[in-house]
Amino acid sequence: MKCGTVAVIGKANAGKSTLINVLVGEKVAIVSPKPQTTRDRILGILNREQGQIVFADTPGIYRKRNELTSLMMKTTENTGKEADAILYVLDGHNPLEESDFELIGKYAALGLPMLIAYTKIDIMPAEKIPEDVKRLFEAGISQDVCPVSARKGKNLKKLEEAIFRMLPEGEPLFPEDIVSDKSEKFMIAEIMREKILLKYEKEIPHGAAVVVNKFEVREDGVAEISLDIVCEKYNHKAILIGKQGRALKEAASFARQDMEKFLGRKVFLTTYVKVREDWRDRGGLLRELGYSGNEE
Ligand SMILES: Nc1nc2c(ncn2[C@@H]2O[C@H](COP(=O)(O)OP(=O)(O)OP(=O)(O)O)[C@@H](O)[C@H]2O)c(=O)[nH]1
Ligand SMILES: [Mg+2]
Repeated sequence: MKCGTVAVIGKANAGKSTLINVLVGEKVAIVSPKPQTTRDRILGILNREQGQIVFADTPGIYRKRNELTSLMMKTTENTGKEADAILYVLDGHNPLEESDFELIGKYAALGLPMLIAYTKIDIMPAEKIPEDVKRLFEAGISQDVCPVSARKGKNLKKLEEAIFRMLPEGEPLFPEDIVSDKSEKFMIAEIMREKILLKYEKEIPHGAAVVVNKFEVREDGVAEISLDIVCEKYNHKAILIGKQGRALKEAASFARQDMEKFLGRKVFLTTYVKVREDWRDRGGLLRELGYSGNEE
């Protein structure tokens, strides 16, 4: 069988998590239109007769501005080095930039089998594909480029087959009934974070972390969930809560609906907003909130 780990790497907002979710067939990673949505390495596991692909989603490459983003970039670097193969995700609807060539070159230099998923072809002119492929080739990039649309489900089978061809022979790394390495508790926190990313602007979502303090299934089958939304400043707390608590109520209500879908049961959700000043720059707090740069 063909089995192995594939580090999914690319710039922030390229569409990595969306692509993994559709390939795996379940939502293992949250998605938003804002860069730096993914903060951890998240495994998404795909089983087929021919083998098993273990996708490792990574934080998108973006400028480092604090300890959190530095840790995130470390996670991405470490995941790349430890994988059997690299799937580099390139947002096809953006103009190709010098930094794209540099990053592809950097990951190609690891010497692992590598493939470029050229994504979002549903929202770009068709003629841009051959132009970009030519430019990549002329820049000395020899990896295959696979044009796909995660949103419209285009060319995904071809991409999957090309990924299997990169993997070594071996035994599955995970049992067949597992789709992710993350716990339900982690996903619950991430669902809340996704709704915060969708609802609020600027530094609010980037400065928010979510900690699940209670997750219990009652005798009547309802899941009781209590969580803290940690933010950096008192004025952020006020914005998160909103006038008469309306903003938070709305975000929490969307989160609860998704949690119910995810858990397959009714959810009773309580949310608190707490301030931990500048947590993104405080190593101890970062670890407490679950960010470790993927050091095992
Ligand atoms: N039109 C279109 N939009 C897409 C496609 N794939 C992803 N997107 C959108 O692109 C945005 C970013 O998607 P994500 O999957 O969160 O991107 P990411 O690379 O994981 O981002 P980070 O975690 O921040 O690094 C979201 O608004 C997605 O809906 C696609 O194939 N077509
Ligand atoms: Mg992501």
